[in-house]
Amino acid sequence: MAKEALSSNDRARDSASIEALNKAAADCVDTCFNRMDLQSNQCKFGTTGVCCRICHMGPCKITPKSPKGVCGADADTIVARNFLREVVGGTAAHSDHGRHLVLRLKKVAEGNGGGYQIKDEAALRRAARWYGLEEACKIKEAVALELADIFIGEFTSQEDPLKTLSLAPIKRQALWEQLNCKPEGIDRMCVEAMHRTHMGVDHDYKNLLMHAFRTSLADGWGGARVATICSDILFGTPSPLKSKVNLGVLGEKTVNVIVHGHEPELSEMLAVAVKTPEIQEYAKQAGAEGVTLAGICCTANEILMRHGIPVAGNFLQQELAIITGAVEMMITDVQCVMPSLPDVAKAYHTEIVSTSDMAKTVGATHLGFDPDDAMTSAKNLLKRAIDAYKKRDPKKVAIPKSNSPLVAGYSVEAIKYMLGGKFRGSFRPLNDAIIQGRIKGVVGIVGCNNPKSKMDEYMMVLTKELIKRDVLVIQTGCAAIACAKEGMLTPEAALEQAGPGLKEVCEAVGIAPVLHLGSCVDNSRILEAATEIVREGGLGDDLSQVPAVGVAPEWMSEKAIAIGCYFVASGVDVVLGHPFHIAGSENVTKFLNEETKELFGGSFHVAEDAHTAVAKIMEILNDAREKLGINKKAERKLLDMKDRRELNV
Ligand code: NFS
Ligand code: SF4
Repeated sequence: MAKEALSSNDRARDSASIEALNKAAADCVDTCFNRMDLQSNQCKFGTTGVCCRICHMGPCKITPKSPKGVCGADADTIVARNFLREVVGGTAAHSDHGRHLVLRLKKVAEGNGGGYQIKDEAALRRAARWYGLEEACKIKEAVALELADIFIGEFTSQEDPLKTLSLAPIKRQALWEQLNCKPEGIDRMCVEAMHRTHMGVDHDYKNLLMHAFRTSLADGWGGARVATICSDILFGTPSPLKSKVNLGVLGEKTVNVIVHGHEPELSEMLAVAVKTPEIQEYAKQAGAEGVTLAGICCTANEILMRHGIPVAGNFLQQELAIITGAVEMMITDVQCVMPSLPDVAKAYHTEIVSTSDMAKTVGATHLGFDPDDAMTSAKNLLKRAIDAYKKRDPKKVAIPKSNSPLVAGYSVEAIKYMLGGKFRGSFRPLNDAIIQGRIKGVVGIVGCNNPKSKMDEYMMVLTKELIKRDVLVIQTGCAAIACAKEGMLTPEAALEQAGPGLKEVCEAVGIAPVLHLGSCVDNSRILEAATEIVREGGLGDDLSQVPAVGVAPEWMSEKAIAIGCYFVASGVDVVLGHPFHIAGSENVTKFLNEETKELFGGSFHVAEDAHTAVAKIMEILNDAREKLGINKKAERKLLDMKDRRELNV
């Protein structure tokens, strides 16, 4: 039987979402929230990971009476196989996104960019140097072509490990080598994983899980990193800017167009097209004051970071945005797009438009986006949305008032610049603050929200509690949007709540206590930042020594699993707000939650509420500080020449 329905206040924390949920009920529109009630009695075989449907002798499920599948696979094998397949899903999603950008970069380099350009030449040349390319005497197109070919090799490499791994600290690279965990080409890792998990291939749970980590490294130090690098080259490296967030960014008198999904190619062009006089004029002729372009999910983060385009909401708000009755068009591409959107849209005048030939939804209008003529595609979409403005029914419109200011745009380059200034950009002030104990450590809060728990609650409480304890918080994805909704991404609000040490440092160097680093592929920026901390010196010579933790409080997607795995394989402890589907195997659980600590220097931890997470995180940070010998101010040890020589990074 379904659970008793929760009230809107139990489901959401921000007033805009609560209002929209109440409106959904009044309009008799189904959302993921009430579908969650209908699914609340979720299958225990699924949640514990012991259901196997890999071959057609099955499906098999493991119970005390039937401890093995028809083929003889036990719970360890089945759980590990299922887990590996989830990691492949996440890695493939991030990496395919990266691949599309690489192919675009290559076309731009060849002079067939279709309206895209190398917007950030400094980012291009910086990246070229990372990969050991001689760039100084070459024109930017030539450099871009060489770089694009290296990136394509990251997908196709059959025998050589990924070149991007060389961006990690040397000690970490050596550990991966020693553990035989260095991924070859991204595509090969995914294909091999599917092969290994086919009936009758790899049955050793540890062997399967090690491949899960190896595959995830092809995400974090492969596909995702490449996606971020290419986006910065093509669309610009973000730097801090102001914008606003929540459903209240939608306009009463403007045509509202929402971009939802992940890949920045289309949304970037829409962000440019929407400002053209042609589109603004067209909107005025239709009787609107203009066009409001806003984002949902990571597409939102991409155009927020670079253009300051407002964010309508995060993952759980995609249906709610339509329920405002004020959205003319929602343009989707790939990932995290609920198939329910056309159903929700039926109650209003909203048109759901899918644009990627690999991501169609029944009930959505498919208008394939042509990246080779992107500006025309973008303008056509906007004009079609403007044409729909007259269909808006004022009786069905209720836009919640709430919208909060935020500051986003913290790329690693921007953080360096803020910390050290234009000529001496460096992480030194941050490292010093950590060594001196004014900042206790750095915590990345990332990932989705999930109707299994009250929307954004865990992420908000955790963020507030951590900054209070002098922990610098960095965020990406829907977690960043969650905190922005409560003003926590404005330096003023966050500084007010930050502990004295963190506050002092933030005020002195002019950064906020909670930094928005971008979309989920931009979790690679977190790895980049952590590597900078190691390089800067004084906090160990590997990522596992830095007092840093990753947290995915309300995660739901396979991408979040892949991210968690590459954090752990990089030596960073990861706290999950709810467990993976692995409880059916004690061995798998022990491996992921304990034994990986020995292997990688980081492991998974589960903390089902924010306060438990705070305690766990502070324990991990303190432990790291203890090991570094920086836990007491008196014991502070400055880096001497000997230390510097030993700094093998
Ligand atoms: Ni990340 Fe970004 Fe959000 Fe979760 Fe989905 S949008 S890629 S997966 S839901 S954080
Ligand atoms: Fe059952 Fe084995 Fe087939 Fe899985 S692979 S469905 S456990 S017989």
